[in-house]
Amino acid sequence: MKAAAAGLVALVLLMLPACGGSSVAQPAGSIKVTMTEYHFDPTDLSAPSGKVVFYLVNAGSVAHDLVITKDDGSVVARSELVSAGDQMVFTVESIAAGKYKTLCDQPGHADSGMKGALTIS
Ligand SMILES: [Cu+2]
Repeated sequence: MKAAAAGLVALVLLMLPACGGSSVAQPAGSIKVTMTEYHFDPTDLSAPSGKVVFYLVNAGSVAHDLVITKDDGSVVARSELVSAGDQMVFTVESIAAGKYKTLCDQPGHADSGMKGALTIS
């Protein structure tokens, strides 16, 4: 009986970090992007070509994502949705030199100003 109860407590404790509001530290060398309604800060990003790691911080009150597109609108990479108050590491394994656009593709967000530019050199 006691062992089973202890097991249950351990299971609940293990599950806690998976619940919302978990915090993730910023990885070394990553580019921090703060998301609010409806803005990326900084708006314009730059990085060397190759692997790029973004550290997305949602300081707003609704979920946001970060989508990287080419000029023609084709999607190069898309982050998962970052819940309000959460942080997420968004890794783009390989990106070529060039000029890209960034936006949040949640309905209406980009039109409200949640977009920017990404320059890869
Ligand atoms: Cu958004």
